[in-house]
Amino acid sequence: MSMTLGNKVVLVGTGAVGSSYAYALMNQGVSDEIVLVDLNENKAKGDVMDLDHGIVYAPNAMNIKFGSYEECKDAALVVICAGAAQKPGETRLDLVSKNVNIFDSIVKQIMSSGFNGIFLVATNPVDILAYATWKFSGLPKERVIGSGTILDSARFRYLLGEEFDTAPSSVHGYIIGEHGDSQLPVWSSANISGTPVAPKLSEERKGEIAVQVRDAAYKIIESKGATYYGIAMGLARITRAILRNENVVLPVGALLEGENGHSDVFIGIPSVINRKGIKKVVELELTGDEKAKFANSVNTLKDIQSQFWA
Ligand code: 6V0
Repeated sequence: MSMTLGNKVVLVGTGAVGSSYAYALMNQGVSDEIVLVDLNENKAKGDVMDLDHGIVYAPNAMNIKFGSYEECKDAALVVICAGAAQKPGETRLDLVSKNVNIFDSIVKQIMSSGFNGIFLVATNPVDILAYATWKFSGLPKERVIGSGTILDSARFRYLLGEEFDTAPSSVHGYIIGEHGDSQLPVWSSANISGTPVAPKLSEERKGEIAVQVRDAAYKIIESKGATYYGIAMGLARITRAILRNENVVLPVGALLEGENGHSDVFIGIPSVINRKGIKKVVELELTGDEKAKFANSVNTLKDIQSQFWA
């Protein structure tokens, strides 16, 4: 059966990230139907009312409503931002188990609706939960996309933009690997108008930038409790690439099957995105050091994965 077309988006989880994403989407005019689903029905219904009151000023007519998993039946895209937050005293692995269980239930309900579109996953740890979504859904790998390092790469480009007084959209560079502590910047290919930036920065400065990117979430969480606008724009960008069949290269969480020397892991890597999902994972030319760091990031994720899938 061929996949569902159209541009209907179902959003599961309307917390800080999910509701910011819905708001970004309504501002960008890429979808004309958005359905909000959340365990906390009141929260989702409140968001729907609030968003509905903005439609008159949006760039296109649209239908934003509250719904259940049944709505996924004819959705082109289901975006999952639902999950439990880390509680004090809880280990990272406790949180992973909790969210893997939540995803087991959510993805099963979505698939029972007859869903035949594309998944986009943002819940953390996003690489593990994208893998879980792929396993639980049984969909082909190109139709499960993690947000991967979309946000980390945006942070990297923003900081380099500041460094060189250039718009971040003119800075080209990627953070690859885990959306987490083992990620790495690909310094060897970071450039402005084709000119590499790495030779213009000291080793110390490069180290500082990498740490600033890696630790940005901790800083934001320390000051306001959560991060959501940056990831919301990243998710909206991926959505646009899918629904408008852009064939654009974005750093997302993709399943590797031999690309860049690794397999059976969802990880942040530049990929070509279009209406079918992940058209292709880009083969990167990495230095020896970058290859070693990437392999380390793959192993970090596989260690966690192996606790859930033999
Ligand atoms: P939040 O504000 O607590 O929202 C979570 C929402 O999920 C709430 O509305 C819950 O009611 C809902 N929910 C919980 N369980 C279920 C369930 N079983 N079914 C349906 N809905 C459910 O969290 P916030 O929005 O701040 O963060 C959401 C997730 O995004 C977290 O896992 C974050 O760590 C993650 N982020 C991912 C980023 C990325 O780059 N991928 C960036 C920032 C945050």
